[in-house]
Amino acid sequence: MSKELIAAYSNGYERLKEAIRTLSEEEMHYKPGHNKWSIHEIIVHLADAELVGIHRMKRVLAEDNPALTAYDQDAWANSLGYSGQDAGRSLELFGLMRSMMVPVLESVEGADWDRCGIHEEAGPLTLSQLLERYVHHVDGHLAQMERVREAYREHSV
Ligand code: NI
Repeated sequence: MSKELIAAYSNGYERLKEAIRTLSEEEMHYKPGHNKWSIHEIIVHLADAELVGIHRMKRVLAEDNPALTAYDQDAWANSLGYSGQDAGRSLELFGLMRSMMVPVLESVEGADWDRCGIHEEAGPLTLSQLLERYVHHVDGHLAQMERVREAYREHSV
């Protein structure tokens, strides 16, 4: 497994922290559409997704072909009151979870990267594919956050 991928995974926290560093509360809570997430909600989502992601990666590492369940991310955001949760603490938790997971990933050897879990929607996923998904997950949401900021700027003119 490439060290670059683990480094990219590790950098996710700093990239997110930098992305929201200068944002006002109003910008954090701005929703670009009725069913669209605010940047605040995206941050809380990223922490919850990380909980799930680390659970999945640990299961794949420790168990043989575990079943990986899907979850309804919009139901989590609505039912768990993401907009009222503490995004700052969510981001800290995200960073702490990644920093705890990095040494685990660094200790994975050779063929163990091909260990597999069976995702109920995506089918078989190897550990390396899961790690890639969680690296790209942050990339995707950083791009989304940039679109929300643009919408906010247009809306505020
Ligand atoms: Ni997501």
